[in-house]
Amino acid sequence: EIQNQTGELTDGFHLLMDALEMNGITNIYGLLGIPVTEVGRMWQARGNKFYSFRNEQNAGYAASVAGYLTKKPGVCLTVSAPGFLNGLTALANATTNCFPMILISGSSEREIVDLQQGDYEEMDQLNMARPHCKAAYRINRPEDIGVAVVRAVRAALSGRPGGVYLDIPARLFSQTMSAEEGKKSLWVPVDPAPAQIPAPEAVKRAVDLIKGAKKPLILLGKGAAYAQCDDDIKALVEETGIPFTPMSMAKGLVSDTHPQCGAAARSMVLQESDVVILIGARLNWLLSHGKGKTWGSPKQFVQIDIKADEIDSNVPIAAPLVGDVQSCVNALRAGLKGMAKPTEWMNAVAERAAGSRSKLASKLSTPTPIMNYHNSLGTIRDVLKNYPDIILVNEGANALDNARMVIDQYQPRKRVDTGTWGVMGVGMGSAVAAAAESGKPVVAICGDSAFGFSGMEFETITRYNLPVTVIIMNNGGIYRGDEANPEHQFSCMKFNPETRYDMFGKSLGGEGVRVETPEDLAKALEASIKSGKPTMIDAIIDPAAGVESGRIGNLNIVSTIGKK
Ligand code: OXK
Ligand code: ADP
Ligand code: MG
Repeated sequence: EIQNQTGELTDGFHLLMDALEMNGITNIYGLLGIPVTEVGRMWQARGNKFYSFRNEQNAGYAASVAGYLTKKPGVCLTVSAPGFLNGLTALANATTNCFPMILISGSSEREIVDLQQGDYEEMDQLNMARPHCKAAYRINRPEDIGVAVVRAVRAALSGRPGGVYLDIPARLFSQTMSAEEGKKSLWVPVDPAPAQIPAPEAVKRAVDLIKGAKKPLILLGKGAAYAQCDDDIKALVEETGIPFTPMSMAKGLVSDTHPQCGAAARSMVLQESDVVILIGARLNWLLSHGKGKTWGSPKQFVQIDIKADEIDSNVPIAAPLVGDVQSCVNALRAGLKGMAKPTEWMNAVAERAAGSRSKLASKLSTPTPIMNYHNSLGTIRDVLKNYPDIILVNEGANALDNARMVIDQYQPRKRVDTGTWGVMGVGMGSAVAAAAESGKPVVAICGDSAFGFSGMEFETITRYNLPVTVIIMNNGGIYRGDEANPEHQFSCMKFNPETRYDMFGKSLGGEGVRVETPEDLAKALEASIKSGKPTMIDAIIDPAAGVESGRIGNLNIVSTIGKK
């Protein structure tokens, strides 16, 4: 102890923070309590940022979005058992979405856990975490903290990015070792996300297929957005003249207003194309597994992905390009140089897209007695046009589908949504991370149901005075707010119609505005963005405006024999 005061010893707390700092981590998202409280205090005392949440799940979502936006692992810190489990939901979501994230949780000592002797918040966390992330490690000795953090960073970032769990039994935090030895135990990994170059014969196969196509299509996914090689992707699109369409979080990677954008002709391009070039997008449920009527005529796929066993996961892939997006895209560009542009096809796509856009435009400006999704989102779109670098967070069912369709994105990585799982509750965590990591204003458009999953984090937003505007699309229920009540009960699909999200926002120290017309909505949004103050806009939407599960109602199973 005497040595400690003279600075010759270090301990688990300090080594962990030294290792994180050395690896470029400046923000931790978390929720403090036994046994990690001191980490938060000391992290702040060192001049770093600790974003302290009200529920670990939201802190975890924030960390994962920080990872997606920055290409560095986002770090989440939680207490043991229940706190860990809340964080684990977000870690699993991060892994599912291919976002790099590290969940660090305090835990109990092995001798008690392993004999199941009933410790405070006892749980075998490491084994719980393992199936839900890319890697899970426990640190048992202070001299191993350095290697554990390096392995966590490398596992999160390399290949297909994902979640990593670090288990730290309470006692480790205060265990000491020589400061000099401790310092030597830390390092930074060299090239943690190495380029993966596609094989020349794989490139040739893809190039030949694309050159022979009559109606090629480029399909951009959030893996392409994550890769941060925006100019290379735009160049591939423009040099080849091939129409592109983005998955939701890839919107803006090449602007939605680009003349080659086929987003507004989605059904047509999926159905009529003959060769589809998937770039960082999986043929999962969001793409109808690459088959069925969504895809119309037979296709041949080129698939760019860093994970070799993603290829052929659903349908045969004619030309796999396994490697990192940037290397693969540039290899394609070299091979496709001077190729004949599919002008006729491109024009047909552009014509369809223009038709859809003008059809939609008239709906967006049609007034209704109570606001609906179209005219409310139309007005939001018009305001956001002037702020192309705002990050838009979007969750809900109808609030999600309609906003994705109506609101154009102009720049890469400016849209964060419910992702691969279509999960509700990501809104506030995502908004905190988006504001914290970008330093720019953030607008979150949330269904009233979706918002409920993480609503208390609006207090987190006001506490850190983040420039976040939350717009609640308030139709009073899940899908819609006008479902009839069964006898003696309030409908399981509705919320209390007296709910005042504007007053809720005010009560937590933010601004709060209730709006009932597109004009007032536009005014409130503009004022909020300009002020930079945390603002809650309670936008009253027609309770009859929603449809069951939005555009994915086909996934909602109903009884074939009727209600009994
Ligand atoms: C697109 N479109 C447009 C525009 N953009 N028209 C005019 N102008 C513009 N700018 C057209 C497009 O061509 C399509 O019409 C239609 O709008 C819808 O487009 P899009 O891109 O949204 O496509 P689609 O088919 O609805 O969606 C594909 C999808 C998407 C599966 C990738 O639905 C998606 O990301 N879904 C996520 C759903 C989710 O996670 N929900 C949360 C669960 S809710 P056509 O005529 O060309 O087709 C929940 O929890 O339970 O219900 C629950
Ligand atoms: P979306 O939901 O937008 O379709 P997905 O999350 O389904 O996107 O797909 C993203 C894909 O991108 C994953 O299969 C992942 O392996 C891949 N990926 C992520 N980063 C890279 C990268 N740097 N290079 C190549 N592929 C990547
Ligand atoms: Mg609703």
